[in-house]
Amino acid sequence: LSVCPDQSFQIAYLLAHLQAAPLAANDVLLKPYLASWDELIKFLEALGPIVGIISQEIESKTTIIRDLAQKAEEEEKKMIERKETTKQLAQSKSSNYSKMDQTLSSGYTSVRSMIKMELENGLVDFQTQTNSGCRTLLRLHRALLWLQNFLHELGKDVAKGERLRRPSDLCKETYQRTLARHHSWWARKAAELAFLAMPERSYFYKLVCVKTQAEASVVLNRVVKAIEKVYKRNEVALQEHDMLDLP
Ligand code: 1Q0
Repeated sequence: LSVCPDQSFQIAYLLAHLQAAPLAANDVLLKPYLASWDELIKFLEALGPIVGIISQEIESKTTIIRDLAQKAEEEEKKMIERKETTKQLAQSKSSNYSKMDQTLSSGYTSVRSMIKMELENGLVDFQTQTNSGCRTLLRLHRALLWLQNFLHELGKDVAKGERLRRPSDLCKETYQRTLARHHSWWARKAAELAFLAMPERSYFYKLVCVKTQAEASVVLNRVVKAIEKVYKRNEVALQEHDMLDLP
């Protein structure tokens, strides 16, 4: 029996990443946040080529933020190296360069540090579209609200005798009341195609290793809670900086 735990979607990983994301009282770490999206991409990849456009879209967004983070880190390293040479020079000249000793910290560690750093460096454009980390995060953030709504609906149990609704219908409905308003006509068409690929409940039960809706509810609601915590923190952080409508 060959098991490839890193290649297929696992709800436990998704949950672990989400739970690792909250930082201090009101912040969110970017690494686990993006890792949650990586895990969701795995879920989508198992559904076949129809939803390929969606996984590509998520990947392009996570890549933008990761690339920015990497560049910032490289810049930082260069700065430190420069600082060290300056310090050595200074020491040899025995003059005082202590002002340059302020510790540098990477801007892309958390959502709030990213917002702060990008604002301070004039990287956030409030008028025209750019690939700032903030506007990119906002796209993922809006999509996360859809996911939270969808999983919440999927996790609802019904009274005996009542019929459970199909995941693809729940997907469509929750999309229309959340993410659709931010999407162009083309994106909405792509979404409609994706709904068709949404598997039946039995698929989700297998995925989370349960047999009944009641058991599925327990697992799904745990994920919904974890998403909620992260979502709320990001919502507040973006809102505090007037970033909920970034173009
Ligand atoms: C079967 C899955 C159905 C998912 C249905 C909803 C998603 C609709 C996506 C629409 C297509 C995206 C095309 C491009 C959109 C962009 O225009 C838009 C804005 O970006 P920009 O740069 O043009 O301003 N981009 C986005 O909104 C980014 C995010 C879109 C994708 C969101 C989909 C999230 C999917 C999550 C996976 C479902 C996992 C279920 C897990 C179950 C666990 C038990």
